[in-house]
Amino acid sequence: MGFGNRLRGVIALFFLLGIVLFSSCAETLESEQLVYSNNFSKLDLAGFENGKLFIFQNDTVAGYYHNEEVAVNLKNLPTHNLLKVTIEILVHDSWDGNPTDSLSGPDYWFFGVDNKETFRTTFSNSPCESTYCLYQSYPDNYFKQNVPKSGAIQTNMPGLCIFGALANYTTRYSISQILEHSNPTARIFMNSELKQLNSPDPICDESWSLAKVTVEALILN
Ligand SMILES: [Ca+2]
Ligand SMILES: [Ca+2]
Repeated sequence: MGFGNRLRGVIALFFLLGIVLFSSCAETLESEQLVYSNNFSKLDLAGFENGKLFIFQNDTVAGYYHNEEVAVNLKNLPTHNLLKVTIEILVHDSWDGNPTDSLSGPDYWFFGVDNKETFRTTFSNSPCESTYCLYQSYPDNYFKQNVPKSGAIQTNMPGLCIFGALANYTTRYSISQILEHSNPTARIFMNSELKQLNSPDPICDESWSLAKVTVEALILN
C-alpha cells in the first residue's frame, strides 16, 4: 500500500470515528406530551390568574390586557426536562414598537416561566415607509429593528378600540419557545409594558389578547 492510499485509509477511519462519536453524543427527543391546550372556545379559565374573556371577530379570546400580568398555572406535569410553550397573541391598535422617545415606546410584551422572564420583545402596528418607520423587535428578542408585523401569522383583522373601525390594526402572532424546566408545577406568566403618555385612554390606544396557549412537556436525553 502506497503512502497516498495509507493516508486516505487513515482519513476514512477518522471520518468514520467522527460519525460514531457524533451520533453517540447527539441528543434524542424521547417524549413529547401535550399537557395544556386552550383556545378559550370552552370558556375554560381553570388555572388562570387574571383570566377574562371576550369575543373578538367571532372568536372567544382572553383579554383584553394592558400592562397587567396574566398567568397559567399547571400542576402534576409528567417527568420532563424541557417545556415548549406556544402563545398565540393578538396585538390590538396602535403599538409603536421600538422607539425610545419616552412618550410612545418602547411597547414591550414579555413572558416567562416561574420566576424567570425568558422572552421580551416589542410589536408595532404602525406605519413603515422608507423615510419613517416604527420598527419592532419581534420575531427577535428586544432590541432588533424588524419591520412592523414581521413574523405575524395574520394581519387582516380590524383594530379593537381606537382603531376599531380600521382594517389591519390587529395582528396575530404565534410565539414559541423551548425552556429548560423540570418541576412538576409551572407558572407561565405574560405581561406588557406599553407606553402612550399622550393618550387619555392608554388601554384603548394599545392592548393585547390571548387566542391560544399550548404547553408540551419534553424529555431530551
Ligand atoms: Ca400607540
Ligand atoms: Ca405606545
